[in-house]
Amino acid sequence: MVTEALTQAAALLAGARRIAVLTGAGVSAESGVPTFRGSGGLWEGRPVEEVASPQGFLADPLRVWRFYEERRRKLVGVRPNPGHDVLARWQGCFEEYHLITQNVDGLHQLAGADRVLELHGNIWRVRCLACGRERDDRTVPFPELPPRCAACGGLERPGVVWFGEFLPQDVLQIASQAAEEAEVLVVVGTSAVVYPAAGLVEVTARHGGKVIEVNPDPSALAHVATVQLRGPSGDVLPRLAALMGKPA
Ligand code: BV8
Ligand code: ZN
Repeated sequence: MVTEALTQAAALLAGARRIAVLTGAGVSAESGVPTFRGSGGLWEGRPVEEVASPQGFLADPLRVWRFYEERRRKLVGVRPNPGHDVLARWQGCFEEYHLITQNVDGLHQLAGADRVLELHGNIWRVRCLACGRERDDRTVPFPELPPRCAACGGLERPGVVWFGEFLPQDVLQIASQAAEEAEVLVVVGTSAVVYPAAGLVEVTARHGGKVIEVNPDPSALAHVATVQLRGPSGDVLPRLAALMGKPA
């Protein structure tokens, strides 16, 4: 069933040369990865600052590492879903294409996207608090928690961006530029409550770009969207790609 909204979204994208995509946890939901807010969410019944802030980490590194270790464990063997596949394939379809994500699960890369702008870091990266040494580490479970830096023995933390921490400035700069220049920004699976990531939607709209939202529920920035595609991204994105005559 092709809805009016889907046709409108396909027309916007078919005519666009520069597009950007911003994803949140919802794009991984159909891969079985829990989102943060909403029922069964990761933050449910857990004070966010305890497990996703530098203060929380310093207060109790072990508690934070148990939270991230559990998420890493649940990600082992998880496959990208058709929504990730479409967003990876779109890489070759537009003059300018930027895939920006708030997710730390690495599933866009697993789907074949190779220039993913990770605003909030990556759950497979580990950084030493003492010497700053950063590495990719897929060990699940870690032999010991909290992990220690092999170079200096310092305490290591997850390579993600917590609340109250600055986003990687180079990544944010490229993402902001992409949002500014985008003729269309497709916002997929985010509640759009976390800044500065959510602010990218307003950047596109302010510069005259069109916003397409893909989400079963309206996000906090649904009112900014020209088109709202109400449905799960693993279903909507392939249908949208098929309508555009792009690889689904
Ligand atoms: C910053 C860590 C500058 C990685 C995350 C007080 C002090 C300091 C800062 C602040 C403050 N007050 C406010 C701020 C700013 C703060 C902020 O925005 N807070 C909000 C909550 C009010 N931001 C920050 O702190 C940022 N840094 O501002 O630095 C600074 C520095 C010092 C002092 C002042 C300022 C840092 C933000 C990064 C935080 N780190 N995570 C990790 O563990 O993952 S954020 C966390 O939320 C995740 O990273 C996630 O990416 C992000 C957004 O969540 P969503 O992805 O949107 O997921 P959510 O569950 O919310 O929604 C899922 C959506 O999917 C829903 O809409 C649902 O309908 C939809 N969905 C469900 N199923 C599907 C679907 N969609 C499609 N298909 C489906 N099948
Ligand atoms: Zn070190």
